[in-house]
Formats: sequence, structure tokens, C-alpha cells
Amino acid sequence: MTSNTVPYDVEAVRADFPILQQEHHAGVPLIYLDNAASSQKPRQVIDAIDDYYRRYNANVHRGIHKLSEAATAAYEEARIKVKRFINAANKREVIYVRGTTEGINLVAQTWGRANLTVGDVVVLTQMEHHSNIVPWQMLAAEKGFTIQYVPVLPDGTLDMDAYAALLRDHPVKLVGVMHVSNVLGTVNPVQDMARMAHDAGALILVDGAQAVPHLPVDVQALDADFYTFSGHKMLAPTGSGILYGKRDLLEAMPPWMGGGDMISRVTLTGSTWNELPYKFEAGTPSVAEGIGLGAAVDYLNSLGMDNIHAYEQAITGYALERLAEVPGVTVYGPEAANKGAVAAFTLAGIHAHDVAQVLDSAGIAVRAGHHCAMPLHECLSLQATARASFYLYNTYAEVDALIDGLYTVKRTFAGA
Ligand code: 7TS
Repeated sequence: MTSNTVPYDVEAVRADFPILQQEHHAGVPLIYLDNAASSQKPRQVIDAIDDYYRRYNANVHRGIHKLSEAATAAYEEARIKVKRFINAANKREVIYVRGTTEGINLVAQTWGRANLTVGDVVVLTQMEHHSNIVPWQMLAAEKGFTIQYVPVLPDGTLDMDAYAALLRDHPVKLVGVMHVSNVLGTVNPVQDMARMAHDAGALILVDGAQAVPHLPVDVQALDADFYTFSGHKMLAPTGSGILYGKRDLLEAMPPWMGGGDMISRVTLTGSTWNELPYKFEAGTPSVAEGIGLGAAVDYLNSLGMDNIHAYEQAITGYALERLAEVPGVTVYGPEAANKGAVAAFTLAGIHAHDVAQVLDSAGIAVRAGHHCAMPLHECLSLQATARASFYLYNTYAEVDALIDGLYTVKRTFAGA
């Protein structure tokens, strides 16, 4: 063990997570290192959802009765918590979506559909998650604009010279970039990238799925035009998520889905739209999930995002040190100082799925595969990696168990 940075009581935090108390197999405790895929939920979040269904379950924004008013108040209060959490200027800029994927598709189908045409260029990066590639490819096939990609350098960072050249040499309308890579852990310089995009007359959409759960995010300081993230990776339920957009852009955008709540007036010959953010929130929303997201924000604030970030940096640094001791392990991505709480690695001669399977029998949950970043794996000439990803409740002892597990993997496949 190294000198540990522990800015809050990790054991007390762990006690809040019922799932961490259970055994993975008989006699084998659960060591959950698949947090980049989804986080576990504290009882405070589970209780908030339970409380809604038990005491004040009702539809929002419509019923003139006590339950509906209570549900609406809690749901809108959660929106305000998120607004403060990401420092949006106005709660109208905070749109509920089901997650990052839906947030990006919303921008593609509204702003993109209205603004992108033949001759335009969208700049993405080679490290993007499929959810920030496929919606643009689908729209490009229809609208005839082209997509250019910022290359990833061997150290796992973006080629910023190539980015500058793309902005200089092409009529770029939009830049789409992930704040933190779900494979390499790279923390991209999105503030600089936003400034450069704006100087070139382009907008920037930031995929914050791996950032908002782990570090303080200020959308105004970043000067992001759009910023989206998923609740389920930050202690909140699946089906909760946020798209932030600058108000003037959102005002000018057409709606996406049509239906209840997003309208101001409907006649048989046409309709007009509700004000922000409801213009983009058609139909009965995920009320319990939104309330759960608010409870998750409260929980994260109670620990402090600076503290969470510091602890995760320390534990990731420790994991990288320990992984480097294991013969045959190669870790991908930048050094700990510029890295999120992710370690994607290969073990020489052993397929990532085999690594994950043997670790699972030791109670250790990691993900193996391409992590929805097939183009990135192709750039790295890899088919698959195993990935350990950490969160605020993981411990140094769990990192030690991962390393022991990797020696078990090696013994299992020795001579195979
Ligand atoms: N963007 C990034 C950077 C992600 O890591 C993910 C999910 C998404 C977008 C999509 O989020 P969703 O909530 O809409 O599905 N990433 C992963 C992962 O790394 N392993 O499982 C899901």
C-alpha cells in the first residue's frame, strides 16, 4: 500500500451502498470495478425513489391535486439541483433526457437537422463513444455533410495540432468531443477546444458521461454550447440524464419529439411550442428517475466533487503503479495526472474476455471488449481490452485484490 489520500470516510460511504454489502458468489465479496459502465446506488437515492412511489406518485405538470403538485415540485427541484451542480446560467437550459445517448441524438435531430447541409463539416475525435459517432453518421447519410476525426496520439491524448488544422482548413459547423474517455481515461482540454471551435465559428457539443460523475464541471467556464451526461453513472437511476444547452441556441432549435407537455397550443391544423425546457420534454417524463438524480447530486455534494476527484486520482494512480508490476500487462492511455478513474489494459497472450471471466469468479466485476469505442480500438490495433474503472467507494484493498486476481488469471492460462 502507498500513502493513501482519503479525503472522506470511504467505509462510511460504502455502508450507504446496499449492493456492496453482498457476496458476489458464496463466500466471495463483490468488488465492483465496472463503474464506467454504470455506478451503484446509495440508499439515499433508492429511498428517494421509493418515497416518491410510496407517498406522492403522480404525473407532473398537469394535475391540479396535491400529489401531482408534490411530484412536480420534487421533479423541478431536482432540475434546479442539477443546474447548480453544473453551474448552468438558467434552469431553462437544463433538459431532462434518458441519458447521454439521447442527449446527443436530440442535438443531432434538432440543431443538426436544421443547420447541417452539404459542404458542412462536423469534427469528432477518434476516441468517441459510439453514441457520439453513430447519430452524426446517420444524419450525414441523409444531409450530405462530412465528418472529420481528430486523431489520438500514442500517449492517448488528442492531436491538438491536427484539431487546429481541421478547424482552419474546413468549414466546421460543430465539434463533438468527450470530456473524459471511457477507455483511455484521457481528460480532454475541452475548454481550449471550445475556444478554438468558437474562434473558427463552430459550436461545441461535449459528452460528459465520464466527467460529471467524477470531477467538478462548470458548463459556463468550459463555454460548452451543449453538454450532456447520464444519471446512472453518477449514483442516479437508469433513465435519468441531462442535456444542457445555451439558451439562445435552444430557443432557436425546433423540437424533436412531439406530444404532450412540449406544446403551448394545439389545433387540428397546427401547434405551437411550450417554453424551455419543456419544448424538448414530450410526454410523461421519468419522474422517479429525475427525483433520484436530484438525490444523487445531493449525495455527491455531501462528499464534495473536489474530494471525490482527489480520491479517485489517488486510487487510479495506485492501480496504475500496481498494474505496472504485473508482467505482461499493458495499460492504455495517459499517465495518472491526466487520467480519469479508468484503467483499460491487456494481458499478453490472454483474451480480455478470459481475463474478465476469471476475475469474475474471484468476485471482481470488470468490463471486457471494445467498450462501445470500436474505432478507438482499431486505431490502437486492438480487438478488446479489459477495463477496471473506479468510483468514490472503491478501496486500495480492492485494487490489491484486482492485482491478485490478475496473477490468478495468469496461473489459469499458464501454458494454455
Ligand atoms: N459517452 C461516454 C463517454 C460513455 O462512456 C457512455 C457509456 C456513453 C456516452 C453512453 O451513455 P448512455 O448512458 O447513454 O448509455 N459508456 C459505457 C461504457 O464505457 N461501458 O458501458 C457503457
